[in-house]
Amino acid sequence: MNSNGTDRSWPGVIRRYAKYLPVTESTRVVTLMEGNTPLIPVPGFVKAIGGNFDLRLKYEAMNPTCSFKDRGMTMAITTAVARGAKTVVCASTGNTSASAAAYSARAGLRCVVLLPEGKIAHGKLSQALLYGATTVSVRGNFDDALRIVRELGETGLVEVVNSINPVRIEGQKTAAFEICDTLGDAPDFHFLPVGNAGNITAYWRGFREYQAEGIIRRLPRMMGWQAAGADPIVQGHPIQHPETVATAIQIGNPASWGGAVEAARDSGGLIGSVSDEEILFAYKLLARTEGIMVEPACAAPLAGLIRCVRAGEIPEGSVISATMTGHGLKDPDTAIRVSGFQPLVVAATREAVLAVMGV
Ligand code: AN7
Repeated sequence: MNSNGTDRSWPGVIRRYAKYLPVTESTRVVTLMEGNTPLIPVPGFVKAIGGNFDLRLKYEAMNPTCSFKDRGMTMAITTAVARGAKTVVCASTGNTSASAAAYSARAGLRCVVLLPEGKIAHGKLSQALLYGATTVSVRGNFDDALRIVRELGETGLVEVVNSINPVRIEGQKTAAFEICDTLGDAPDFHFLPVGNAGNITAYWRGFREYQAEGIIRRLPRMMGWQAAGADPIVQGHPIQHPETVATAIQIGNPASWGGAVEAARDSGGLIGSVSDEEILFAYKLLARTEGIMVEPACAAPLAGLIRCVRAGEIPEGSVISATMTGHGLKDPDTAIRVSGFQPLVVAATREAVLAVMGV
């Protein structure tokens, strides 16, 4: 530990949690030192929404490609290398492709990403392109792209690194471990966005494994949130044409549907949905009250929390964690549009600046 309390020797999630992961001493680990992300208290946000509890945001934006996907991708690419794969492929709403592209570059693998045309936030697209992935825009939605990836996987020519690859879930469960390691026990509730439902499946597995080990004494209620235009689990059937401002979770037929339902049911939690207006309200409120910028998908669980507070469903003094899955800079266009501000253009003089400063 250094004087800031941060551990500079952090080895990445595989080496840190090797005991709980499908690796051995001789595994050649492909890592960008992901994990060890901050769990940030946000009392200003809690006050603004009229709550009286301890909310901590697991800020996964601090991972190497700025999303939680790096935890699963270090496992997926490490495993692909061990199997002798040459080419990996994934479908993505953006973050999986950014992460797959980065870890593939690190490992020297060829990477092909299938993206729903026109539905990818620009930060994510810039990552896939710069890391050098073969970037394919499919004229269809994420669910179409994932169907093609499944078919490509059956040819045996490529390694699929979507979360239908079970090692992805294994890597992602380490975020639940970190939350418990920081808090000293599980929280009362865990809130997170739900898209393809891999992450809620992974967190629930992580919490249960820590309980089985006796490291935590209780389990959190798992509170998963979809966007109202893309809420197949809430509706109980696939959505043909999912639509939401939160493009990361614009998914109509989640691969880990069963895992999400199980996590909510077995933990006494729920899968809910919130409108785009609620998402953008929470997105802006977090930025303005705490100086924390997340991408719109992360605001879905915050909007869900606001609903729960209004309904009186959060007991005073609860400890709540919520995963902020991706950085706000992933989607600068939405940030600029939603901010409500534009730069004030003035002459290059002190007087002109003073005139618009409002002080
Ligand atoms: C910021 O990148 O599915 O429920 O292809 O990017 O585990 O799918 C992204 C999902 C939440 C949902 N927040 O997680 C992809 C992709 C952000 C995301 C989710 C995603 P899952």
